[in-house]
Amino acid sequence: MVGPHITMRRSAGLRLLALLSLSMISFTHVWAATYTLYIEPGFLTINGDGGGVISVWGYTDANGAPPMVPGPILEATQGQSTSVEVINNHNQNHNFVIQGVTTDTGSIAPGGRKTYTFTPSQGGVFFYRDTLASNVNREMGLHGALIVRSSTANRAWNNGPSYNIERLWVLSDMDVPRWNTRAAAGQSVSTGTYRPNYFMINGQGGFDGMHDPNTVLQGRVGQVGLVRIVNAGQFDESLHWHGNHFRVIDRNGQHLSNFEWQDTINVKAGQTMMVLYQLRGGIFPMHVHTAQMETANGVYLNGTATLIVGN
Ligand SMILES: [Cu+2]
Repeated sequence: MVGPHITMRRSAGLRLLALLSLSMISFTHVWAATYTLYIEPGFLTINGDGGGVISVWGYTDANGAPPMVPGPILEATQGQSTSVEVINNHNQNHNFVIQGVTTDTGSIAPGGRKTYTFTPSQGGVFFYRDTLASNVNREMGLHGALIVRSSTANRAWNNGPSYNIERLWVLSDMDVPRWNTRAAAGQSVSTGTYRPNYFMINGQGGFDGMHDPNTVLQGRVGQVGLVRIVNAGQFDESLHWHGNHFRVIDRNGQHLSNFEWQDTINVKAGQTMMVLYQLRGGIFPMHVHTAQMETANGVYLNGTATLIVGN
């Protein structure tokens, strides 16, 4: 699921460049980023011990393409008009809400479409998801992240702290037998019981998450990494960076003025966090301090884990 993310990011960037040069030649106005997302049912494969094939619903970036979990990375710039068209190719109602950015929670009927236009004023990372069906739709995979960039490159927000490299970590959990399998079969889900048996970082268990170049925080010693974190799951996650301290610069959309030094942070379910970290030499694990979340379907070692690498 990482390949499509890269493709999406590059093509979106090229599209922006094309739009920018057009507007410079012909007329002066604010250029816009545009995205189209398709809601599709399908499967997510978790590799490694305890892995499996999970029925999911996801946003994706091409008509009829497999669902992406998390959905495509959306990128905007502070003060720039952005629009996202969402096309529902599934047989149930869905929606698309960016927490703290858009407010329309109305349904998109099967076969229907809706366009959301917004101009983000604040830089950072924002959680988008389907808010319908008592979290079932979000749990099934209909979630992702919007990155709002500063007007000048490599700052966490306009006039905010600077960085050299960046990563996005979207955390999620799924109760496959009680939620995914039933929902995908059109059966009712008893939402009072939620006992997730899969825990993911960027849609992968740690078996892949510890090797994925888009997830592993890797760079040269001394470089500053910005990690944007979205907890799209329904369980709080305590992330522990082995042998390292980082600074929390934003919690749930609130820029912090006194950055806090931490080696473990609790990212609450449905919330976001941004941290800055200066790379040290070595290879260090980043994992969750809840044993259950270090598993896939009860088997250790998988789940929410990646690496921090300085060379
Ligand atoms: Cu630890």
